[in-house]
Amino acid sequence: MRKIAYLSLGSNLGDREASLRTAISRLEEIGRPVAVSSFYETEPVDFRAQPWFLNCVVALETEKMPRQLLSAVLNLEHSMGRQRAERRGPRNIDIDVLLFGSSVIDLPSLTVPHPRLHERRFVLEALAEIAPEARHPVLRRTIRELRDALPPGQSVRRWPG
Ligand code: PH2
Ligand code: MG
Ligand code: MG
Repeated sequence: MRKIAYLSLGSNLGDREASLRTAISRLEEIGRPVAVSSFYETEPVDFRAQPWFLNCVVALETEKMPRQLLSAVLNLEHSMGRQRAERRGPRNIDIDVLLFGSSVIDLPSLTVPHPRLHERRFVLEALAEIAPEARHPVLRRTIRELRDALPPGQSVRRWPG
């Protein structure tokens, strides 16, 4: 069965824009990218002592099951030579599953919706651009509502700025 998965792409090492563009085109090996947000230059959250990210969100129509999708995106990261020096540190490409249709998944390897989606402006601004009416299946709020409810902070600028 075909589902729409929303993926967050991020890069803060090397040529960030080229890495996002490569990842977006290689996602065609996994499914059909049906919408791509603008790129945003974003302040790092959580582990803040690292370079700013370039982020975007892709809507991917896929026939894969959630775990197959996860392993396909991890393989894609790997084949792009994913590098990072430390666990939460800079990386040339990061691809996270944000939403998978309206599924709620709680596996050791995969939690969907992404557990920090609702508190991250770099995710919600990009996601609201392509799917403002998508509904968070646990919080029962639309993406637009979640974005509008964020506290001020976490700088996110359209790229090129
Ligand atoms: N990814 C993280 C942690 N912090 N901050 C921004 N702005 N963008 C990211 O993609 C990001 C982050 C963990 O993967
Ligand atoms: Mg991540
Ligand atoms: Mg990741």
